Amino acid sequence: MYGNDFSGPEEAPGGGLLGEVEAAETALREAAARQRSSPAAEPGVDLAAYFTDVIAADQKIEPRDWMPEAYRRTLIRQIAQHAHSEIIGMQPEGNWISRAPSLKRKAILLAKVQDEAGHGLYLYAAAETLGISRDELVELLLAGRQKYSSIFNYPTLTWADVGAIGWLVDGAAIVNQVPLCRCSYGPYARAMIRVCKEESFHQRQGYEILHTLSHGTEAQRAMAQDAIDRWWYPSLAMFGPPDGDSTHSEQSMAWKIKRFSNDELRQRFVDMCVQQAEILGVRIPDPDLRWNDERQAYDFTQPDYDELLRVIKGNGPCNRERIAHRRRAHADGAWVRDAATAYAAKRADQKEKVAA
Ligand code: FAQ
Repeated sequence: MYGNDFSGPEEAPGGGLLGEVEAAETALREAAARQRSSPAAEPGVDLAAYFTDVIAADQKIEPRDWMPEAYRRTLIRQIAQHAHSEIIGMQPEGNWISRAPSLKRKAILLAKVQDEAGHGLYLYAAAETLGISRDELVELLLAGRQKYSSIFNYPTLTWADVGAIGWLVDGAAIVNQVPLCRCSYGPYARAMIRVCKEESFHQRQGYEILHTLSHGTEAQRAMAQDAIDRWWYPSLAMFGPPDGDSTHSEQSMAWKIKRFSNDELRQRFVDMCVQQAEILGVRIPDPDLRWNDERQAYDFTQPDYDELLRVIKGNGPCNRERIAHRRRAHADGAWVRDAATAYAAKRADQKEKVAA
């Protein structure tokens, strides 16, 4: 998967998570080939029954199709939250661009943070197909009426945190996002395929940073371990509340927006990390982590869900700082948006004159 220079975290029989992304892409193409024409324009058609049939047949709902209002609202909530996470997620790592330990590390980190901006844009574009504008979504974020992932409210204290974000945060993001490549809403599923392919490189760069540190000096090894100790439980919490407390899972799974529950994905992530931690030579900070033969999975200590709730509600270590920074960046960018709008108007005007 990664060439033969380095044994990366994605190496697994059957192609690992990237293999699943490829399979989802094939399934998407096959679904597109089978796609029936939208019956929206035909009189007397039961649109709700058509929607249910499309979901049952694993076809995709497209923007032109009728959809229940609650399905549309759920998608806007989730895709917007996802887009905001990508954009706010640029901040913790951006903190280290000017302090990366070498030119090579700096160039790689710059490219990664730029990728996150790109992911935010694909996702805002996917949300826009549901009838809401990017401006509205950004306003909702800045007004505190939409969320972003809890994980980005934790500080990046050392260079090793950049490695831990890549390995654990991007790793958790991929485990969560690979099933979203099979989401029933076409534009979200297609955006996820591209995002997952790029995200797997992100995970690899974090893994490689940690691998270097954990095979370095004693101080470097300690720095890597300290970062993992701080990022492990917040990464587990990224998957959301436990299934019993998850408000949206049941309905989202019935609509095939989500394909697995929060706890199922969290378990998958833990099982994946244990093996990778061994190769890295680092310790997962959980004294109760052990293989359970009966379940064929690792038993592990759950993250502190009260802490997750506190962070989601705005009281994490960096919530205020993150939103203040985002507000400032948005205000500072006003002239760019104004210039782009003026330029687009000028181009449209010129085009009209040429056509006349
Ligand atoms: N943080 O009923 P559920 C990334 C909220 S991208 C904040 O289980 P659902 C890439 C949830 O919204 C990371 N809020 O909800 C990157 C709901 O609140 P509401 C982002 C959370 O939607 C890497 C309430 O709790 N990824 O990392 C969190 O069915 C490095 C009840 O929860 C996505 O957004 C949380 N962790 O399942 C970038 C993936 N968990 O709206 C830069 C797409 C739950 O009722 C650097 N999203 N909540 O007020 C999803 O898969 C789902 O939305 C879940 C939550 C799984 C996050």
